[in-house]
Amino acid sequence: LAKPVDPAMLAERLDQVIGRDLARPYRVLIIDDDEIVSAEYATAMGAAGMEVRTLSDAAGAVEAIRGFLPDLLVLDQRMPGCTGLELAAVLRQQEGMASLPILFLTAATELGDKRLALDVGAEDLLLKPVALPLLVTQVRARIRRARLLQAMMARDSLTGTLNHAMVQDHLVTEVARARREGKPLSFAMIDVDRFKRVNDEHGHAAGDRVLRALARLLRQRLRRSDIVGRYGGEEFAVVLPNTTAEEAALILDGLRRGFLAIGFRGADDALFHVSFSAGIAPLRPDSDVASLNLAADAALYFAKRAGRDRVHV
Ligand code: GH3
Ligand code: MG
Ligand code: MG
Ligand code: MG
Repeated sequence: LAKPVDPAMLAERLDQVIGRDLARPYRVLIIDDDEIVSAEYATAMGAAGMEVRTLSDAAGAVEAIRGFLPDLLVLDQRMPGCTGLELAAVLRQQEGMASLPILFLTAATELGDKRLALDVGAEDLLLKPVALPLLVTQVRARIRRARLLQAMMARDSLTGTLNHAMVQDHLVTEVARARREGKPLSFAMIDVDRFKRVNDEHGHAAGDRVLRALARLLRQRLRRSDIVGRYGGEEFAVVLPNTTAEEAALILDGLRRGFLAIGFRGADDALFHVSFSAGIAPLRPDSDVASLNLAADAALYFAKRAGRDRVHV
């Protein structure tokens, strides 16, 4: 039988998985008409290192959430004008709020409320008055789980790099930043050469090892500010902020040589090497995220047509 897991150790392990997300303090928005109570909650959560905002009624909740971007909502059920449940139902219709964690608080003890709360996707419904340490613990645990889920969803499970959607998100942000600061930016697409043949000749497991090795190489060699993601099967994308096309070509070519130097062993124990081709698109005055993708793809296609194992701008 497995040894029982120490919950504190498990929590620490989860924190490590969430990694740099932890640097961001947990954010909580409390909506309660009883301002004395919510000030108490806010103080307790603040003492636990969380960032807290309070609202005393449902009006302005949507704007407050859009502005503050809380990890979790603490929502009072009994408020004048609009119940917490009604507000939650409205919030669930808003873009980006469908899965915002909500903890309900209520002084009433009706079982019906609990069922309704769970029906609108609430984490739980706690009875008022709630012990502050319990509330803080509940909030922390729910946010940790939500952040862990987000971190898992954002990453590709085979290689641990960002997924396609996350790379696109970062690309939008970095393009805006580059424009604001008047800095260059390059976007690169990498595609493993003849990867179908790697799988066919050396086995799918060896193919997976190749993809993991490439992802590791990209993460190790690139800067922390560079963004690496898996775009599709054997295709990766890299966002290089503050990098001209010429610099990007040098960097990618170094990676190309580094990757080619790695020796792999297949199912038959034979040693083999794999190459990749890359296409680079520099940010131009008239380019946007869509045209960057198209340009990198076109450059990649050119590199393939020109014989593979090369980088094209
Ligand atoms: P090219 O040089 O033109 O890029 O040829 P290619 O064989 O790399 O390209 P193609 O798109 O024909 O084949 C890609 C292959 O990648 C097919 C697919 O089975 C394989 N593949 C996709 N995802 C994975 C994966 O997660 N693991 C493994 N082992 N193989 C994968
Ligand atoms: Mg109330
Ligand atoms: Mg491909
Ligand atoms: Mg390929």
